[in-house]
Amino acid sequence: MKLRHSPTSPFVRKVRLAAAVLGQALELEPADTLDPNDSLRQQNPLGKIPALLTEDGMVLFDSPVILAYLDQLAGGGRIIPTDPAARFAALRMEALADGMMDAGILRIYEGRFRPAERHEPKWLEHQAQKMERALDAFEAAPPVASGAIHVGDIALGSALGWFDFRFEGKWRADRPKLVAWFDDFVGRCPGFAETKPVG
Ligand SMILES: N[C@@H](CCC(=O)N[C@@H](CS)C(=O)NCC(=O)O)C(=O)O
Repeated sequence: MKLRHSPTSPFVRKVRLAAAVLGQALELEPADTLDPNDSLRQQNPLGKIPALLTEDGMVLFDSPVILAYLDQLAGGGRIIPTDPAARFAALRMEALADGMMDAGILRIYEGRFRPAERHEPKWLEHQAQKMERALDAFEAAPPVASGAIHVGDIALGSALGWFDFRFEGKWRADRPKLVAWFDDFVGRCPGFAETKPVG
């Protein structure tokens, strides 16, 4: 399986962590999301990474779909629980963590796509508040820091690692329970050190 990737994408890191947890091999193929000639746009019309090229010729995106595929490939029920209550708790956690990353990415893109004098403070604040509310929700009801690693853990670990990388770890202030959860996750998630964002 080939993964179209960049070393800084938190959504790509989700996929790499899931594969590490499941003991699956991924070949990494860099993608330039800004290059109109990159084959990524034929593979994923949205031009986004991660995109997974499977051995039987499919291209899968986005990250929750890829994680579901990897879980299925591993026999099912490995990173997506089968028990309905646990399943929807894990999927909801994944969605909240993914949403925080989406908000963070929009903040970064505002800086990347517009000159500083045209930044829209209201829009940036709107996105920042999504991140803050989601982080507060995780702090108020921290995930259980034991048991098998699931898609919710993987998404939250990727999000917090990326917030350290892009937002100077500001999420840590006044969130001791989430910091404790993250410290534990970093220590027990296969592949975490190897997938640290660089760039
Ligand atoms: N919902 C998608 C989000 C993926 C995403 O936002 N990827 C970013 C990189 S981290 C990207 O490819 N951006 C390029 C673009 O939006 O054109 C997922 O879960 O995979």
